Amino acid sequence: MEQDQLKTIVSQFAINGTISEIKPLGEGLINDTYKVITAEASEPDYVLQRVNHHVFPDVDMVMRNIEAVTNHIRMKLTEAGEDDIERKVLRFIPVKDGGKLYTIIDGNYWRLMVFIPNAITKQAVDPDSSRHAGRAFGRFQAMLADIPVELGETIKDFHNMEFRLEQLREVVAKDPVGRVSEPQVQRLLQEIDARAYEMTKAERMGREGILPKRVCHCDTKVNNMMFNDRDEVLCVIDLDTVMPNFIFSDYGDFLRTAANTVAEDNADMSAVQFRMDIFKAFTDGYLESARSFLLPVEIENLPYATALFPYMQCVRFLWDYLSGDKYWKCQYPDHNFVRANNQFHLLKSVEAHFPQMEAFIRECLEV
Ligand code: GN1
Ligand code: MG
Repeated sequence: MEQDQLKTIVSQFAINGTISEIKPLGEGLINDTYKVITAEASEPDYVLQRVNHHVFPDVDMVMRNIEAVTNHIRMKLTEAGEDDIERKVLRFIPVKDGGKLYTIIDGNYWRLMVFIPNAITKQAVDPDSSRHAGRAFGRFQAMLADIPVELGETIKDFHNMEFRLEQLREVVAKDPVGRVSEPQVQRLLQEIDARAYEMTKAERMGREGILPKRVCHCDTKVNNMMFNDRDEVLCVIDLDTVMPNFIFSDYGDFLRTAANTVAEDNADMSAVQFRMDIFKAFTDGYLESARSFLLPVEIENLPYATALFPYMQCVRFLWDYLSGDKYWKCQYPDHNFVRANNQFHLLKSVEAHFPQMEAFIRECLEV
């Protein structure tokens, strides 16, 4: 987009300072992001984002959730006497008239937040930063455990395994692009089927009333955290998917992305392995900050959560492959199948580590 257009958008928000330059930021696939640089050293820079309203149909709900969450975290950090709070929680800037945290221009939704200086994001982590990440996501959930408002579900049934399987069954029945009969697809469908009952147990426990939903981040990938130069997590970003869910979402999705020895679309299946060093460090950090509020049923099922997310992502990638690649961008024709197969291999490696994971969690609880 042109500088002038972007400047006109930013000028709708109540910012301090004068804009000197606006340039693209990051490589997110869902939202478009820009850095807004101000001329004065004394004023902050900003991050301008166009929210993808195809993925998030109710942007007003997304922004109300984010407002409630960031206000609540800011209050908790203040109560705890933390320093440097402006770098530990995102601050969104209201529009000049009326105070909403977003504006609609030509059918597009825009928002603006303060840029956090001297912070980095990472694409991969080592055990040390995983431990920090575990603490940070555990703390994120702990701080939000008593949020007084009920948050909306910004993507309906986002991490509902029964729903994801239903979506897959529907596309298998319709077979819109004729890929269902491929032998590789058939093999994967059988593996998915064989695990379907076990993998939907969270939904059953939820219905039985023994498993609560709590405020979760729901996209706890490594690159959704900002680290300082001591490898400590400053804050959690990308809050669009914050919504009520089983805690398994945040725990399991982090390990899905961080404990895979290779990227989720690596085509060499023999290289896909689950890293126990990352599992141990993350789990240790997570339990340190979350065990005070977790129920026994939540802790007992952490190994299940570790398997659930590769399984769910396998189902989602296969669904998109069979639908004709509409959700995830593909660089080659069976890219989505490779992703689905990669996640299945990760799942198998997770399954092989169940006894070790259970033993490690018991050890953590003994100390
Ligand atoms: C999407 O856009 P990104 O990479 O943050 C997806 C996640 C998947 C992930 C798989 C809203 O996240 O749920 O785990 O791709 N987000 C949405 O790469 O669907
Ligand atoms: Mg993201």
